[in-house]
Amino acid sequence: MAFSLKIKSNVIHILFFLGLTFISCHPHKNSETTSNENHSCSLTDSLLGKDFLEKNFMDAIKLIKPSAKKSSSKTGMVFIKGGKFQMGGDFPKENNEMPETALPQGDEFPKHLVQVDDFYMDEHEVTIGQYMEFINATNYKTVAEYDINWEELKKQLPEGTPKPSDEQLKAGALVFHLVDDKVDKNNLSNWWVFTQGAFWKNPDGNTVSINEIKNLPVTQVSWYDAMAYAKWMGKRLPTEAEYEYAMRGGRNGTMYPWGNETVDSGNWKGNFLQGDFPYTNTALDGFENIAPVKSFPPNDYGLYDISGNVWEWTNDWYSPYYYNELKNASKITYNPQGPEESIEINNPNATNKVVRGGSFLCHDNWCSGYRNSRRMRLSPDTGMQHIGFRLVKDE
Ligand SMILES: [Ca+2]
Ligand SMILES: [Ca+2]
Repeated sequence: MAFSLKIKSNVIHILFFLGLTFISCHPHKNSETTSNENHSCSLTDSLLGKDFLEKNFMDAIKLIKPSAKKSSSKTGMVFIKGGKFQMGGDFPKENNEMPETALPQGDEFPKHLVQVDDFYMDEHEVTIGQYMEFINATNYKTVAEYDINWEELKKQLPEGTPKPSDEQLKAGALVFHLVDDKVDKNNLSNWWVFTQGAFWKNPDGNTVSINEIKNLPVTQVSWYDAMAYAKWMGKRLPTEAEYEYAMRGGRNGTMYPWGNETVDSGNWKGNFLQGDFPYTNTALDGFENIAPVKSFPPNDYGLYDISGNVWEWTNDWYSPYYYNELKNASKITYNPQGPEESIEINNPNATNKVVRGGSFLCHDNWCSGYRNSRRMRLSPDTGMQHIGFRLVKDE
């Protein structure tokens, strides 16, 4: 009895550290742009090791041969006519009642003129069923299926932390759980739980049958895993600019893809969270968790869940200074590809890719990720339960 209790306490101890090492959260003021508080939460560097990922995953991606059938097809894609737009934060006409978290954040400014070329975009998020076809064809192994590398984890833990058993270092991914209302809202590791055995085929760790989840967007996929699928499909991840342009659906200057009506007014506009994040979820929109793709109306370009359901990877590195650099460099930027390297004000060692569009966990009192210009970021080696992707293709 005593022995099993000790094991259990060790497991909790290690999983607690895993939570902490995965997630770092910094509420801070970004004085360079606006006074809005930019609640920055990001996942830290890999538990597999950056070198391992760069080498093994980029090598694995290089070896993937595009599927002749898939890469010659534009089935399920929407043509998006290129054009100019003002990229960046829009304030609603009446914003007196809105919390600061519902408004544009510092890194969404300055607005700057961008032009993107024509492209095709997947009409919905890549589904688990679609991702399964890729895995079956290539035997690709996603990041979340690798056991944790103790040598890497050790670097991120207090010196002298004993090595956990091999069992405790088994592969897994982060799964969301609602928490008690006494829990601190500023620490994401309170509700993101490292769950062994969670990966794209078992995204919440409790999946019984893959047939039941085939039409859900694939999640628990890292940026590398999205790149691997893109290679096979003969497509690519969108740039951040392409994503925002597509999300706006031709409506320049509005806060959301549907206009300026607040998120909970009128008909349900996408899969978001109703209630009080991260404590309650009343699921008034019909979905407490992720919804099957196309459960909500598309935007004006015919793109489903471009706002909400799951966040989506883009190809761009994240930098809070990038918009300023573009604005200072020229009156208009053609097809911006993101900064040369990732910059995080509070963590010089972090490298993050931009994710866009918000998820089923977004709420005005938290991140308002369903806004056209909202930027979030994540370490490219990390999948999560609310992060997926869709792809684009040139002519
Ligand atoms: Ca919902
Ligand atoms: Ca989405």
